[in-house]
Amino acid sequence: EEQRSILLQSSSRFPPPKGTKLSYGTAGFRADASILQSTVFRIGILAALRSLKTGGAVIGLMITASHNKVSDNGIKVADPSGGMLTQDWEPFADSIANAADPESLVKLITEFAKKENIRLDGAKAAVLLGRDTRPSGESLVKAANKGICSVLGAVAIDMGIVTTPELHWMVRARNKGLKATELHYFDQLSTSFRWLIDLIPEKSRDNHPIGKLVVDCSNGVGGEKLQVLKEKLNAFLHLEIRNSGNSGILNDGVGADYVQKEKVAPQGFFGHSDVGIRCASLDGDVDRFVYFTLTSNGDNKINLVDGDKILSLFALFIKQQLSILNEDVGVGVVQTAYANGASTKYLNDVGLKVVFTPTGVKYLHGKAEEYDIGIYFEANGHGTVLFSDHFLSWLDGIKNEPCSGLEKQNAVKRLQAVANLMNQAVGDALSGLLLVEAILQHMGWSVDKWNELYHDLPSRQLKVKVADRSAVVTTNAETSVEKPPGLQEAITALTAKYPQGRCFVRPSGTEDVVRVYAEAKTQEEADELADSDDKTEQ
Ligand code: NG1
Ligand code: ZN
Repeated sequence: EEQRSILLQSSSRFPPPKGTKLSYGTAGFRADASILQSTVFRIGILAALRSLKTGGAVIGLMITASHNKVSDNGIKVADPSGGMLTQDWEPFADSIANAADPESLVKLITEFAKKENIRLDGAKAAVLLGRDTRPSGESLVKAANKGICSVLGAVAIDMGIVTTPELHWMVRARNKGLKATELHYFDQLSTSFRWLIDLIPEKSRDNHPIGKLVVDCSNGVGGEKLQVLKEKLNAFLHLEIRNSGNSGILNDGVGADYVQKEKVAPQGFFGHSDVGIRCASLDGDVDRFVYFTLTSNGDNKINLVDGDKILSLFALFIKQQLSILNEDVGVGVVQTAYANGASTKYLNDVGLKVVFTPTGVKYLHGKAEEYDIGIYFEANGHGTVLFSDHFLSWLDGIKNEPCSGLEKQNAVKRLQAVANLMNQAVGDALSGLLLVEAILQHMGWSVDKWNELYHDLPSRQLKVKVADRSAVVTTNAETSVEKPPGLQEAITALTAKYPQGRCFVRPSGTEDVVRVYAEAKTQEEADELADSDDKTEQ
């Protein structure tokens, strides 16, 4: 009863927006920040319940709209493992976000708690709160805090401004009983990066790509955080930080999403001294990154090195270490239909097993967890490398075998360093960037040499506004259309006209559009295929 009246009272102060239906999409709730107060408050309650359900484990709650415009914001929940909220709670998130008044909200909560066997009796619950640099974040954190605290026994721990992957990392570390502050996070990243540098073979030490790396931080939280790593790693890595957020607008003509989708350089990268220099772009909340180089002076054309190529570099390096060990290890590479066909061919050609999942990190991550080593990336630059506990303890065991030889011992140490460096909860642009830099130094490769691993097939992406995107239903990891009838046959017939043609359509999980993707031997053909497909669909 006490619980009920607290919930009724507090939720009456957060009325929901009228006339908008919100849904927990592939990346949580996202909308214009001005309408999110009640959603964030209610998801605060959900996070506290999730903590109760998981025996008091720490749950994460991140306020961010990633690469979207600065006036937007969003909220997503991290489960005790540091991964995304379990999918079977998403319908509950949807229903409470859309409850019309305090009475119906409390009814939904009570019913759900009963169904899930959650006792609202004041047992301990804890939620870690974080936000990106959006100005709306501060008041949204307060709303989330109110939601959390209206569940008896629940406490909120505010981590302030953090990257999305930092918050996921902290949730995971806390629940494992490990040291979990931001200081520990930076220590773990910089220490494992230094191990990798120390393990570089003599022969490639002479041809290090010692040149600087220039990083576009999307005018977001990445600027401040990368500065910390820069200071820690000064002697091993020459970093130049741009678009750190001191002047420009978040995600406005900058950042990984802009660079990858538009295939142009971000603001602040036009000078002749930048041509040919190794550059990278982070997104607004630092869970994605891509590399690029400027191709010529005076315009913004680039050579893009996207998530597929980052994945290929990581997979190649890991495979090399495993071949030194000469053991049969289950490595899985996970991609989505958006992966460039040339990358999939390359990965197959080097003997790696490639599997596909639908778009969305929760699917890729879940699949990657099934292997000893699971490597996943979306073309847009979100991904990481996962190591199973079983594999890590096996590595630990063979490290101490006296007769294994220096070569093998070094390969083991490198794999252990990668496991320490790479965020095990979610894609992390900072750890990913450090792994790229370490591998390039290890190989003695320039960014151009890396980019030559394979040549991307020309591709085109279009968005189509349709009356009801849910009319399009896909199967086979989104590569073929089940509904409406006849559409897949039409796409197949069109695609067959183009050499190396590949094409699919799917409803977006984050925007009210249907996306069209086409690939072909030439850019003109890819454009034409996407375009004719777009027409068929309308
Ligand atoms: P949707 O809107 O479902 O295509 C987009 C990205 C995903 C993923 C999510 C979450 C593309 C084509 N899609 O999903 O890769 O990043 O947003 O942010 O880039
Ligand atoms: Zn992001």
